[in-house]
Amino acid sequence: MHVVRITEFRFQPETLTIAAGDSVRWENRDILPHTATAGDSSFATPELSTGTSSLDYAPVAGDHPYHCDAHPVMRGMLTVR
Ligand SMILES: [Cu+2]
Repeated sequence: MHVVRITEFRFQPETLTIAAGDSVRWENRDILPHTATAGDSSFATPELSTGTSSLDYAPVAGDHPYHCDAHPVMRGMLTVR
């Protein structure tokens, strides 16, 4: 399982490469709610309040840019091989 932490309005790590079938846990360690929402709709967490997390599985292979619905300047990249 891979973990992406959300702190200070950033996804950490901002870019992550995983294998098909891997899982990713999104953890919000920030002071406001955030989401991780793929631009191609391949995955989307629910709104994560402070201290909560969400487990998702790898979407189809490729590059999946994603953002936070509430804060579009927050951007990340999930690459699935
Ligand atoms: Cu946000």
